[in-house]
Order: sequence, then structure tokens, then C-alpha cells
Amino acid sequence: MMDTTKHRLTRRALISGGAAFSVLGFPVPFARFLPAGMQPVALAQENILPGKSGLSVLSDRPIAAETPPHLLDENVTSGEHMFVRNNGLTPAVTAEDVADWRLVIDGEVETTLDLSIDDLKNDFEEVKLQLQIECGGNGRKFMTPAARGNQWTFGAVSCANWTGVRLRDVLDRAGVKSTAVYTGHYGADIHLSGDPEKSPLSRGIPIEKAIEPHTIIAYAMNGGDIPLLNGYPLRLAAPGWPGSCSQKWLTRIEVRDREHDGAKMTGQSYRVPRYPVAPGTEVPDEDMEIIQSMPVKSLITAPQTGARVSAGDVFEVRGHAWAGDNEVAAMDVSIDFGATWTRAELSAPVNRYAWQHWRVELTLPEAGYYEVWARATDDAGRMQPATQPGWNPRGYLNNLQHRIAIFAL
Ligand SMILES: Nc1nc2c(c(=O)[nH]1)N[C@H]1C(S)=C(S)[C@@H](COP(=O)(O)O)O[C@H]1N2
Ligand SMILES: [Mo]
Repeated sequence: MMDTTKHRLTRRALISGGAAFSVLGFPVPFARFLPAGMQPVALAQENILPGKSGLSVLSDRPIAAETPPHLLDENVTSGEHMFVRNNGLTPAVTAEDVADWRLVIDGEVETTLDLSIDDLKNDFEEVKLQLQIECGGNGRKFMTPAARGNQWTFGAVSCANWTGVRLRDVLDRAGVKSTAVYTGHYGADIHLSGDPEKSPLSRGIPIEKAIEPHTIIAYAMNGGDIPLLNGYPLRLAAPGWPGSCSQKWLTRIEVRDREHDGAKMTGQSYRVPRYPVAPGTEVPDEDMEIIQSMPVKSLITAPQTGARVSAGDVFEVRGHAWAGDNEVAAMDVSIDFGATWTRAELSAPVNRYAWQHWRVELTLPEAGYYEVWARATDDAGRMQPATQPGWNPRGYLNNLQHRIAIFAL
């Protein structure tokens, strides 16, 4: 029995660079026997999110943790505040694994590439881009009727400085065949069952998105290592599309002559109905289409919800806004439950796919309870709705307005 397992793990090791499931940085030799859904006891007492602070943990196996909006106030999201969405188990990644890490580019290419991280750094032009990545299920909690999945509120979004190489340049080196239409991505994380043959997540993107110059293979974040939970030492960043397109712990990109069919690519995963449906409708798989660009959205990052201000005094309200493949064209806020709106100042993105910052000065006329509502409009004229937009079975793309509570004293 050990022999079979060893064989399978060796095969996995070839694919994954040797990484295995870890608890607090320790490899777990018998991880394959730990029942799915059972949490390692060590994690019950310890901080289960090494390198993170202040995140709300929605699930611990696999890890799903979101950032409270006020901790996203930074213009560039820091590693400690970057949300985490795992579909499987975080791989252990040692210095040796990093030195031995391979990224294979194969499939519909003239030449299969088998690259180390140094090859990526030495042989391709380095790019630095600020890119927003949002989980397709961000906002799911506010879908009625409820949709199953992680009950994200507002904080499954980040915008960090990423350093890496364009996927396009790597694909050019491999020579993409005219038959190529889609990519399939593979990472070194481990299926909850521990089965090394199964992948927790393997999504892909149309070749047009793959060769878009902002789709990059990143080996650094905010000038340092990518946090382990966010894909160290190598990840894809396909900004503006569901976060699931940005494979963490990246080991292989297969160029395909058809849509990808990996884990969470098919059925109802990361798909919405092709036509509007009444809330609660069951939609057959063949009527679902793959989500591409994420919709326009914004966050109020200061003040924190529940803040107290003095009636009649000016206070600053600020946050960020983003719009998938689009740009945000306008940002408005309301203190009267949407009856009237005030235009906020809005910055241009530092590069395409970076979120934009907005700020406005407000005054509350008299003592009492208020809410600030924030509403972004994209450059195609699409505006965030006050309540859920089109309901869909898995609760994706909920870009309803962010609201905070404010008490005027
Ligand atoms: N290998 C791998 N990559 C992955 C995932 C995963 O489970 N495994 N989750 C995806 C999903 S659903 C999202 S939303 C983003 C989240 O990125 P973050 O955890 O770095 O914030 O990673 C994506 N990349
Ligand atoms: Mo996600």
C-alpha cells in the first residue's frame, strides 16, 4: 500500500514541485487519511491564517477569509489584509520547493516549456502592475433566496502590486498553435480528500484573455514574496475576472483547442444563467454561461461602519471602486437612503485593472442615525443597484451598493 501511495505522491511531486499540505508550516505525512471537513486540532488553538491579521474566517477547511471593508482602506492591499479563498489545502512550500519549482506550458503549442522561476525572471520582460482580484462569489451573502457557498459579504477583493511576466510573452515563446482557444490552469494545492490525482480547482480563460497584456504570471507581491496563502511562490493574475481565473501555486498552463473542463469549470460553477431568472429558479447546466468580466462595484473603507461624527461637522468618506474589464466613470454617495446623491472625487486607475480611489466630504444635518450608501457607475453607464442584481443559482456577481452606519451626535 505504501508503495502505491509513494508512486502517486511522486507523480504529484513532479507536477507540483514537491509541495504537500501543511499545518502551521509543517508537512502532514498522513494528510491523505485526514477526513475531508475535519480540522487539524492544532488549528483550533492557533492562528489558522499565518501572515494575516483582522480577517473574518468564513471556513477553515478549505480556508475562506474575507477582509472587513475598513481594513481595505490602504490604496494597495497589504499581504496581511488580502483575503484568502482556497478550494483545497494550502501546500507546504519549502525553499527547496521554490528552487525546484517548475511551470510547464504545454498542449496546443509548438514547443512545450518547462520553466523554473529563475527562467521566468531571466528570460522574459518583467512587468509591475496593480491588479484587482475579486472572488466571483463576493456579496453572495446578500442573495435572496440564499445561494450555497461561502457567505462572502464585501471583503473578497484585493488590489496589490504584482510583479511578474506577461503570460502572453511566455505563450509566444512556446508558440501558440492556431488551434488554441482556451487555457487550463493547474496549481500545487491539494484536494480536500488528499487524493493527489484530484485537483481542488483547475480553471482556464479564453486565449484572448490569456494574451491580454495585464494577465501575468506573478512571482512577487508588493515588492516581496507572495504570501503563502495567496499562492507563493507563483500565481496567475487574470484581473477583472472572477478570482478563480487567477490560479495560485501555479505549476502548469495547458493551451487547449476547446474550453477547459477542469475542476469548477463545468456545471454550475462560476456560471450564471444566459437569461434573467426569477429568484430561486433551478437552471439547467446547458443554460449557464461562464462568467467573464466582473461587474462595477465599490467599497466605503473609511469611516468604519458604526462611526460617530458630530452633527454639522465635515467628515471625509472614502474608498475604492473597480469595474472588471471596464473603468469606473463616476462615484456617488447618499446620506438619505438613496433619495439624493452627491458626486465624489474619483481618481484614475494607476494602470488598467487597478482599482480607483474616491473621496468626498459630507456633513450630517442633525443628530441621529444615518447610512452612507456608495454607488459606482462604469464607463458603459452601468450602475450598482441598491439591492441584489439578477439572482443566479450560485449567488455570483452580487454588486449591490455598500452601506455603512453613521451616528451623528
Ligand atoms: N490553486 C488554486 N488557485 C486558486 C484557488 C484555489 O483554490 N486553488 N482559488 C481561486 C479563487 S476561487 C479565488 S477568489 C482566488 C483568491 O485569491 P486569494 O486567495 O489570493 O485572495 O484564488 C483563486 N486561485
Ligand atoms: Mo473565488
